[in-house]
Amino acid sequence: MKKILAFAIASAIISGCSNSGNNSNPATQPQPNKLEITNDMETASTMIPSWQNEKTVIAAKELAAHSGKFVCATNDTAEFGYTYCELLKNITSFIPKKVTVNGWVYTTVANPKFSIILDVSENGKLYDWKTFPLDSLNETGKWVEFDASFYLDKPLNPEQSVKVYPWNQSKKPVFIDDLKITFE
Ligand SMILES: [Ca+2]
Repeated sequence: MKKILAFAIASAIISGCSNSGNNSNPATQPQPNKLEITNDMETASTMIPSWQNEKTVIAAKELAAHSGKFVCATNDTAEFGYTYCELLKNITSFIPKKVTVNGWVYTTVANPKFSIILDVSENGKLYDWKTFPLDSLNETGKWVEFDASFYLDKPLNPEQSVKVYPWNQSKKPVFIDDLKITFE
């Protein structure tokens, strides 16, 4: 049984972004040329399709979560946080020109070396990589809303995969909650 479970987990990891997509995800609200994907971290342990690195989502103890009980915790041992990863063809029926990541961040250190990353890959090879630094955060110990906008200037195709994740290089705890990713 353990072996079967291990195989299932390994398969899930290897399959990467090629799962069935999020169009059945109740959090998505399809509109023409605009798609919003939300995640409040409360059900990450159910392995929501298109989301990875669930191990960084924890029940908040030393702080109150922005919503519910769960947040994504990044720190010296978890440099990369909860990650959205999906093939473009499974996300939208259109080619997006812009991706906006809205959410709430809680830093324990002023001006953390912390950013939101968007990368695009094709057949496992990195095609485009963009960073939106949130290092101007100078208020510690409170939830602050952020908007990270990415303009996709390189031509995209539906077979490419899009990945969105937080990257904490500060070695100090920085938390994220209530993400909204908008493709348009
Ligand atoms: Ca939450």
